[in-house]
Amino acid sequence: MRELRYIFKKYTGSLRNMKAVYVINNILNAKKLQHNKALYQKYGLKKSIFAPIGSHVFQGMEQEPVWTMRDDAAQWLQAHQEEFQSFSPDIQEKIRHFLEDGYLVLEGFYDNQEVAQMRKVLDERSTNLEQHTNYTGKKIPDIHKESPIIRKQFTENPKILELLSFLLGKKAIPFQSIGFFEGSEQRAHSDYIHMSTFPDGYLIAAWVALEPCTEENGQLFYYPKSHKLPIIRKFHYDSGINFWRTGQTDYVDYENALEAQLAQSDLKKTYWPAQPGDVLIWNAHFIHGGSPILKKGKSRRSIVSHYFSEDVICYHDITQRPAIF
Ligand SMILES: O=C(O)CCC(=O)C(=O)O
Repeated sequence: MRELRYIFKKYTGSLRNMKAVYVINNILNAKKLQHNKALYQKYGLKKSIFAPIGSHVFQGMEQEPVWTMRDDAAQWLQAHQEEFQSFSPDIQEKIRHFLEDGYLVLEGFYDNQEVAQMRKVLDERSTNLEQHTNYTGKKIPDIHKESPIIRKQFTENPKILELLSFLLGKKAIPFQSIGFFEGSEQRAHSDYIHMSTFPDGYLIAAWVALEPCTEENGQLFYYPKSHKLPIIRKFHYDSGINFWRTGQTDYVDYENALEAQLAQSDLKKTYWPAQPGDVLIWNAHFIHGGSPILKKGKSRRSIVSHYFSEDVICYHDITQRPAIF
């Protein structure tokens, strides 16, 4: 069983586009999907926990999205003043900024020593890429599971978890992390297409720079206020998905659809010259990406962690997979 799960994680061939393969993978991960039984019942979904699940299933269903994406966010904040006031005035200001712009920055959250400790973890892994990277060969998936340092200092850092849980209005649960040796060069996207929830918006991310990010090494870019754009879901673009397949070029289709949406908006692309120890926290539907690396081979060590809330249904919209915790 473990072997099969491992093969599935690594496998990139054409079978990966078959929905039936995902159903088998779901069955192999039965234990990790059990929590969905109660959730499907709670939200009135008549579905097997092993079956494909995507955004179309929730069309037209009543829901209460995460408070930061609701029109009554100001009232929510008012009603949670006690908890809000427990944060320092500086963090309170950042929370207001998050509501308005979809992200916040904790400048210098880590000191040089902490940054060096986390960077060392990445450097040690870089000597064993074959064993420790995902199919791109450039990223270490779930680095927090391998490294107690990353887990304690970053992914499960109590201060970060406290802030994320407040921004979600429910307890934040780490779902996955990625260690980067270099910039992702990923086109503009919202993480929500990879990690969707019902009700909407119960996903959040924290990203930390472990060295200076510049034009040369693929700094992050983002679009302030983009979390207010309508969410592009799998059924909004021609994804090539059908009953059997998840679609051949589904992700590129998504990126193209998003690019067209951005071109019609007046949102401004902003580059972020992050410094070591800076942490960026972004909303479920905040649009961002990695700039091209202008100096090939230049490192941009960094880590990102993604979190879901407890008590919501989590899934991958493109492949219609339930999230496996
Ligand atoms: O680090 C990067 O270059 C991009 C990270 C990202 O897009 C993500 O984690 O969603």
